Formats: sequence, structure tokens, C-alpha cells
Amino acid sequence: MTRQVENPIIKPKILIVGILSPTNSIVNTQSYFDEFVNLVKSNGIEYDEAVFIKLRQIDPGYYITKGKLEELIEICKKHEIDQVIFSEPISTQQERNLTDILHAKVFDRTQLILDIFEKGAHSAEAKNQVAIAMLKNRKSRVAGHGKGMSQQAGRIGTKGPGETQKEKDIQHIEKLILSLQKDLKKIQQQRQTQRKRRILANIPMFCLVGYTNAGKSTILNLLTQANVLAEDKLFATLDTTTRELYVDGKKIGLISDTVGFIQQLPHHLIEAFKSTLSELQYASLLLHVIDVSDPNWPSHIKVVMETLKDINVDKPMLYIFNKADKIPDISIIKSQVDKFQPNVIISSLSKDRIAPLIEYLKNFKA
Ligand SMILES: Nc1nc2c(ncn2[C@@H]2O[C@H](COP(=O)(O)OP(=O)(O)OP(=O)(O)O)[C@@H](O)[C@H]2O)c(=O)[nH]1
Ligand SMILES: [Mg+2]
Repeated sequence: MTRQVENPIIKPKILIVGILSPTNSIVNTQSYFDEFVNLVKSNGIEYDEAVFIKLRQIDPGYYITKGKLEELIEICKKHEIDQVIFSEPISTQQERNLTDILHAKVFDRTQLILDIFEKGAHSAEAKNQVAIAMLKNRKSRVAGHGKGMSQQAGRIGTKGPGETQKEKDIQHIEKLILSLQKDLKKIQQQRQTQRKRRILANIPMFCLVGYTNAGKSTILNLLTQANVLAEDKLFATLDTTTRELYVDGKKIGLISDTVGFIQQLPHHLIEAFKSTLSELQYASLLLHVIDVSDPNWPSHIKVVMETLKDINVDKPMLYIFNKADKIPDISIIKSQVDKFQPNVIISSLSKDRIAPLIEYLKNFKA
């Protein structure tokens, strides 16, 4: 997104625009905007200006309404902005209109998240999945582009030059997607063999799931000797790591950590990551980790539950309310937390503070 290949000396001037759309049902606006800033930073982007907008309605042409748009035009002019990043997904047409009026390159949430995934993918499987998602996104963008041109150039029943080029581009992208999907299938077959072996051996499988940055990898590292990268960054984990799980020196099963979820995770990404996430179908228990210190945790739970439904995962679940150390008085939220059962309240800062989780796992019967 912000690769400065053309001129490595000049850093583009970047404006970020956080938008709370009228369809967003989250309770804490500040925390939502913080999450957007964290998304930007997780992508390694240093921005110059930031604007946060609470929208009452969405404009079909420009996404944001007239008054706010004028504000953005002013900022772009004054600060000579080269790139504008929006916190929400916007349509191809809106992107084009905004590019024209702001005289800057425009990126939306989908591109921002795809970019993080592209930078963070390490394994062949993750790289392959991200590439497929990016191509599918490009395909829908190409399909949405050039409409105006073909309509101008062609009479009814004929195709304009823009249209034929567009078709060629789409065909090319489809070919690339097909070839990547073939490679992915091979990787999946290997996974299937490993899975069969595990099922035959009747080994319980615990799968960590949850919103991004909730603390999944930190818990995996505490429970096992895994050395998975855990940091204050969104989508630090993109690959699945599976480890043996020992409690009191006894092996009680396997535990895996995988990619986290976020609101409005691009659909193409969910599609592409289905093979990684398919592991969840075989879970004996889902360990749903929640950052209880984020005021938006109830909507994060909703996002996770909806995403699981999307990928047809319906398994027994333990709600793990994590980062309790960041809450001064846990009794205040206890009644709200207890709506989600069964649950444990923990802090992953140290092993003794995850004792309730270890206790639960010890007593778990598949
Ligand atoms: N204060 C506090 N910080 C925590 C706790 N658990 C995790 N963290 C911090 O939260 C951040 C995110 O933790 P991760 O384990 O990387 O979270 P994750 O769920 O694996 O996130 P992704 O892989 O990015 O989806 C890190 O900076 C952790 O140190 C906790 O119980 N208390
Ligand atoms: Mg992680």
C-alpha cells in the first residue's frame, strides 16, 4: 500500500479517516477508532493526519456526506496528502470518485487488512491463501472498473475497447487463482492425512479462537513451550501452530492457535482461510479468548460467533475472559461476563494467573 518504490526518498503524505458508520453497532467509538489506528500501525504505516467521523448516513457516491467530504478536500489540499486510508470497506465507484475529488490515492479497509496479511504470511499455505484473496479482490475491482468507458464507447450489443481489455484482465486473474487453488489443495491433502492419524488415536483437540489481539498466542506460549510471536499488533498470527498440551506432566491433548478475527474481515479472506480454519471442525473444545479490558468485548464476541457460523463451525466452547489484570474491579462486569457459559476469567501475564483455565482443561472430558 505504501511501498515507496517509485521514489524511495519521498515518503507519501498519508491521511487516515476513521469512520463509524450508521450500521456499526459497537458501543465504544474511541475503542473502535483505536482499533483502526492499530490496524494502520500493524501495517507499518506512519500517517501524517487523522480524521475521525461519526456518520449518520452513507453517501452512495462518496461514502461520506457532503460537509465531511469538503472537510477532507480542505485537509488534503492544505497538507498535500498523497494517500487516504479509510477505516471502512468502500465500493470501486466510491473509491474512484474519492480519488478524483481528493486528488490522492484512496485505500479502504479491505486493502488495509489484505496488506497486513500479505506482509505477515510466512508458511506456504498462508502465502497461498492471501494471494488468492488478493486476486479475488483485484478481480472484483477490475470488474467494477471501466464501466463508464465501455458504456461510452460501445453501442448496444457491441463492446467498447475498455470492456475487452477488462475481460482479458479478468480471465488472466481467474487463471492465476485456479493455479493457486490447485497448489492449496495439495497442502490441504497433507493436513488431512495428519488429521486422520489424530482422530484414529482419539486425541482431544483444543483450538484457540478469538478476536485479533485478544491474547491467543500468549496463552498458547504459557500452556506449552511454543514460541509463537505474541505482540501488541493486529494479526500477529496468520499460521496455525499445533502443540502437545501437558497438564501436571500428563499429556491431555493437542492445542492449536490460529488467525484471529476482526469486524468486517474481508469476505475473500475468510473464504481463502477456510482451509486453515477448517481445523476448527475437528476441535473437541474451542477456547474462545476475549480481551475483557476492551469496552467493545461484547461486540467482539458477536463478530467471532458470526465468523464461526460463516465457516460452519459449531463446537463446544469455553469463554476465556483474558487481560483481567487491566480491569481495576472485575466484580463490576461479572454479571455481564457470566451470561457467557462456561467461562473462566484469567490474565496471561503469568502462569499462576491462568490457573482457572488449567483447572478447566484438566477436568475436561471430550
Ligand atoms: N495486560 C495484559 N496483556 C496481555 C494479556 N494477554 C495478552 N496480552 C498482550 O496482548 C497483546 C496481544 O497478544 P497476542 O497473544 O499476540 O494476541 P493474539 O490473540 O494472538 O493476536 P493476533 O495473533 O494478532 O490475532 C500482546 O502485547 C500481549 O502481551 C493479559 O492477560 N494481560
Ligand atoms: Mg496470535
